[in-house]
Amino acid sequence: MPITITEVELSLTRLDLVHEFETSSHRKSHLDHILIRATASDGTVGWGECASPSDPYYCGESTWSCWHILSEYLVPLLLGRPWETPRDAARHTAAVSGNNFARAGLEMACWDLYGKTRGAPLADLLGGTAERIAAGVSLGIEPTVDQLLEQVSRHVGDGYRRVKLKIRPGWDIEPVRAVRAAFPGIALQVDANTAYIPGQSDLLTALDGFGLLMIEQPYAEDDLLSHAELAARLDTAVCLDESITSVPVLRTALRLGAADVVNIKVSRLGGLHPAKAVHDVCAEAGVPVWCGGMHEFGIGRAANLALAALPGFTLPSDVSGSDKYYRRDIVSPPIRAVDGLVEVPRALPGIGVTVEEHVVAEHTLRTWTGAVDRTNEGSRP
Ligand code: OSB
Ligand code: MG
Repeated sequence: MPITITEVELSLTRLDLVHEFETSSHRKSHLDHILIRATASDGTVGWGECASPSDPYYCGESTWSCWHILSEYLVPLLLGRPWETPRDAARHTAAVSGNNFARAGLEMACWDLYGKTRGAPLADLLGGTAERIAAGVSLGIEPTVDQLLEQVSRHVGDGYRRVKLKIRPGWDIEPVRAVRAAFPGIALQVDANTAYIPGQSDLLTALDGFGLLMIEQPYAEDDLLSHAELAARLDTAVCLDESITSVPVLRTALRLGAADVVNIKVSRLGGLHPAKAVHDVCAEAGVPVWCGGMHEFGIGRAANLALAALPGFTLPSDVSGSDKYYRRDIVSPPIRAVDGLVEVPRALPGIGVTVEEHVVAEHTLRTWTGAVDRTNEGSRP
């Protein structure tokens, strides 16, 4: 039974972070994500979340580029055009190149509609089997090593199964040594978010010996060759995040030996379907994967959990409880880690959680509505 979306509302929604988050490139005290509410011709409502960072530092996209691409291109291309599966829906918007974060938000709304229409939870539709996901935390750069140790201690105490530290030149060996000394047994890994240049490989080989699970994305996203050279020199596994933007890039990276491990992100890959395709290629190649995140609100977090239920996700994921980031999330029931495990939502069809629209409204800065017969209405940036 084909689905036709007749109206899409975009909401630019802001949630304050419980704790400021700093990476090698930027510092955040709140996050603005675009929520996508898609209504089908039979009245069914599907939700998606565009988790783009506000500024073009993690990748080329930003909140405003996503707002622009969604409202001017992706939504108008999809409105009024019937589709059978989310993959068919994505084909309607295939003329737009790049812009994966914007694309992923709309694709997620299509998956939610698809699941609700078929009466099946997203995890089952994707082929996910796990009931709970091993949760890890991603800890930002802190003003001092003592403050970092305090963060690690809190999250290890909460039961999280693995800790990831953000690093950059000048904040690498010292925090890693301190955390390893204080917590000799924990599963520990680091993420550089492209902060190193290949000439600084000695700074990275200096991290060998701390028993790290992996070093994530030390070099620029397009520099697969330097990652391959580093992987050959390091004992520690090299994990790619920013670099892996599609299945063809993944296959090149694997052929070069540039990735021992892959971080799979729904947003970076442009949706759940391409994220699953990356999972499948990695499983075939015997490359371990884990599910990365972009500080998602409850909608994107629920979708991440559904994806992470696939059997190839053997390493702890960055899908912490949303209380690590937000005092009040926009979905119910709240997504929580219990003893370091987060349950995959399956109680309801689609993304498996209920969006609390009054909470969304309270935190929304602006909206835009497109509809089959009246596109491009409402407040515009
Ligand atoms: O590289 O994984 C990353 C957040 C913003 C930008 C990049 C990254 C991150 C995270 C967050 O590490 C992980 C999470 O959502 O918990
Ligand atoms: Mg990363």
